[in-house]
Order: sequence, then structure tokens, then C-alpha cells
Amino acid sequence: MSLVALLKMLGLGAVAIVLGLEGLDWLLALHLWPRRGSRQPLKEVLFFPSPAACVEHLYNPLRVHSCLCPLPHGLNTSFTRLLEHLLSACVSLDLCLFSFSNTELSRAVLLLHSRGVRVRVLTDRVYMAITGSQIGILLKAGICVRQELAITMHMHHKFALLDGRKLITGSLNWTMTAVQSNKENVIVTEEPELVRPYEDEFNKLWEANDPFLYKMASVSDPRQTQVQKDAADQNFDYMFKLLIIGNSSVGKTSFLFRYADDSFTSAFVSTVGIDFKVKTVYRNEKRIKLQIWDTAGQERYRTITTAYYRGAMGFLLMYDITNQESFYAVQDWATQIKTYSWDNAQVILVGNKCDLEDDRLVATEDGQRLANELGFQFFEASAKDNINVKQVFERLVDIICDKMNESMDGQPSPLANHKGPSLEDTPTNSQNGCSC
Ligand SMILES: Nc1nc2c(ncn2[C@@H]2O[C@H](COP(=O)(O)OP(=O)(O)OP(=O)(O)O)[C@@H](O)[C@H]2O)c(=O)[nH]1
Ligand SMILES: [Mg+2]
Ligand SMILES: [Zn+2]
Repeated sequence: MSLVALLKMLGLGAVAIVLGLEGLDWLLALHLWPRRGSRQPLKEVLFFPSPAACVEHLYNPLRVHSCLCPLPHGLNTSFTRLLEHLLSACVSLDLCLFSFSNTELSRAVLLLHSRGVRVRVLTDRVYMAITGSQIGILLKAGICVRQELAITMHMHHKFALLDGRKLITGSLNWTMTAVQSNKENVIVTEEPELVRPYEDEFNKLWEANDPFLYKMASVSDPRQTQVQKDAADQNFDYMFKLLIIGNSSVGKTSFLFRYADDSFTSAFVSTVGIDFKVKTVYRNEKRIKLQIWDTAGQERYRTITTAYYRGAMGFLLMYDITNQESFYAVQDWATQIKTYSWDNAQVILVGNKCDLEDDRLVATEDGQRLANELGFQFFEASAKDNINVKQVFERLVDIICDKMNESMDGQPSPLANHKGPSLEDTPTNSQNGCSC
């Protein structure tokens, strides 16, 4: 072959290669490869009910073929899509929900938490306590949960924010029924203009429902400004977190209202979850702010209420002198204190309703004997007739102060901080080191 022919061939070959590569590039750019910068934000709509299907492969991708459960496998349903989106969170998950009883969604949230994703849950005050609610389980795992504290308002929001950029929202409640039997819808989007307002709303609600700053009275109540001031006032030497516990209807709420507001009502409105009031007292020229938590006595709220025991310095363990059962339960409550609070917590046993002498079923001596056995101080009292209410709180403050002085004589105590105790001992919603 002549040199000219060879050069021609090489030239033609080079042109062919260049054209081929360009064509390939064009193909990839236009048809196969999404162009940089032109990627559309995610928009997906899911409708429910979702057919029942196994979701195990989302947790264990390698075991997709070995799962023996009776559900159909390999189905792509609206629920599996929802779970896939949820499990895609890497940094943070903010949930704002009315009700949360779906165990599969709860499993996903717990998994994210265990992977180190920062999970925050805002939920409805009443619904967090219903049977089947997953909130107690999340709390136990150390997830930060806040409840809508406004008594007159329900948390009806239903949205999830993932990594601050993906929004899942719609009519769907996070319940089994909603997923399996209701006509519901969910939108999943990464459209920043839609995501941002939800993020703002979440942060606003998160702050507003910080239990420490919660204002208890209604806006129209003239006493509110004082309560509000008391709650937010940082000018104190010490802060004591106290809890009132005991069976339902023994008079815990009445006792607190008598002490904090000097009021009493004979109507019984059983407490839902937990609430607190603030009162400032003076002891040895020190200003002591009492943060007094009133817990629900009903068994179904137990997981929530025990989460608040941590960091409590004092307990009023209350029974009703006209109710034997409430007295028999004292031992159990004492065990709860031992299990969930710290060792130095001081306890006063209170036999309430001593105004009802004619209906008395628990003798004073029995109360005193039990208190001695348990190592607690003992009072009989009446929220109704205002007997020993102030005295009980004063005694509790005194014995906490004594304990503090004792520990100051030895090692410096975390409570004896003259700048005011740190907020480490103020309420968090969990037992396991959540620092929200
Ligand atoms: N006679 C009398 N009745 C009282 C006294 N304290 C409370 N009561 C009444 O007992 C009932 C229950 O009182 P609450 O204070 O709501 O009981 P609780 O312990 O907070 O109950 P839960 O919130 O369900 O745990 C109400 O009807 C009160 O009016 C008291 O000292 N004497
Ligand atoms: Mg109550
Ligand atoms: Zn399966």
C-alpha cells in the first residue's frame, strides 16, 4: 500500500472515531444520561390503601428470596415506596404526626435512629397515649418527642422532612388502618419551595412545644403573664424538679392546683400524659424555682410518665385515704421511682383527702408504718380543705436542701451550683440520654 493511501485510511479512521464518539455522547446526553443541572426535583404521588406485601427486602436486601412470611414478595406498592423514601434519610428526620401506631413505620424510624439519623417527633398530646401508639417505644429508644402542649388544640399535621430536603405529606395518618383500609394520599417532593415552609413550621412548633417553656394558662387568663414570667424567669439560685405520682383520682392535680393557684374543683378531669407548673420559693435567702410535674395516674400513660422521672430531685407519692387500692399501689410506685429516677431523689408519702374522715379506709398508722418501711417522710393532707399542702412542699424542699448540703460537705454536687443548676436536669422526653 502506498504511503498516501495509508494516510488517507488513517485520516478516514480518525474521522469515523470522532464522529462515533460524538454520536455516543449525544445519545448519552440526550437519551440515557440526565443532563447536569437540569434534573427535575422529585415529585411522586402515592395513593392508599396499599395492598399487603412483604417489606423485609427493604431491611435485608440479601434475604429477599429467603423470607418465609405468608405475604406476597417483590411487590412495589405505595407502602413500600413510602418506606423506601423514609429509609433514605441519612442525616435528619423530622416528623409531625397526629397518630403513630403503624409498627412497620415505627421500625423504620427506630432503624434510622440507630443509624445515627437525628430524629425529632412532634405529635398529638392525646393520641400519643392511645393503645398501640408507637410513641412510647420511640421515647424508650431515646428519640426526642414533643407533644402539642396546647390543651385546646390538636396536632393534625401529617408530614415528614428528610435531611431537610425531602418532604412527605398528605392525608395519611401513620396508623395500620390508614395504610391498609383508607383512601389516603401522600405527596413526596424535593421541590425547595414546598419543603421550606414545612421546615419552618416544624421548627416553629418544636420551639413552641418545648415543655420547659410551656405556658400553662390560657392567653385570656390574666394570671398567665405571671405564670409565663415564672416559667421563663432564669433569675434563681436553684431549680428543683419535682414529680407528683400515684394512682388515678387520688388528687395529684388538685394538690398541685391548690399549691400553685390556691384553687380547688370537685370535678374530676383525669390528666392526660403530663403537665407542669412553676412556683418560686425562698429558703435560707436562696431563690428556689420549683418545676412541679403532674403525671397521669392511669396505667396506659405509664411509659410516658416514667420517662420524666430522670433528673427529678423529689417525689410526692400520693394515695387516697378513702381508697385501699391506691394505698396498696404505693409499693409499686416506690419501685417505679427506684427504677427510673436517680438514687438521691427524696420522697414524701402523702395520704390525701383527709377531710373525708367518715370514708377513711386507710388508717393513719398504716400510712406512717409504710412510709417508715420505705424510708419516706409522711403526711396526711387535703387538697380540698387546704390541709398540709404547703407544708408537704416545704418539707420536700427542705429535705432536698439537706441532701444538697450533705453532698456539698463531701464532693461538690451537681445540684449545688450557685449560678443555678444547668438544664441537664430539666425535662427531656426520654430516659436514654436524649438531649433535645
Ligand atoms: N374530698 C376531697 N376530694 C378531693 C381531694 N383532692 C382531690 N379530690 C377530688 O378527687 C378527684 C380526683 O382528683 P384529681 O386531682 O383529678 O386526681 P388525679 O390524681 O390527678 O388523677 P389522674 O389525673 O387521673 O391521675 C376530683 O374529683 C377531686 O375533686 C381532697 O383533698 N378531698
Ligand atoms: Mg390528674
Ligand atoms: Zn416476607
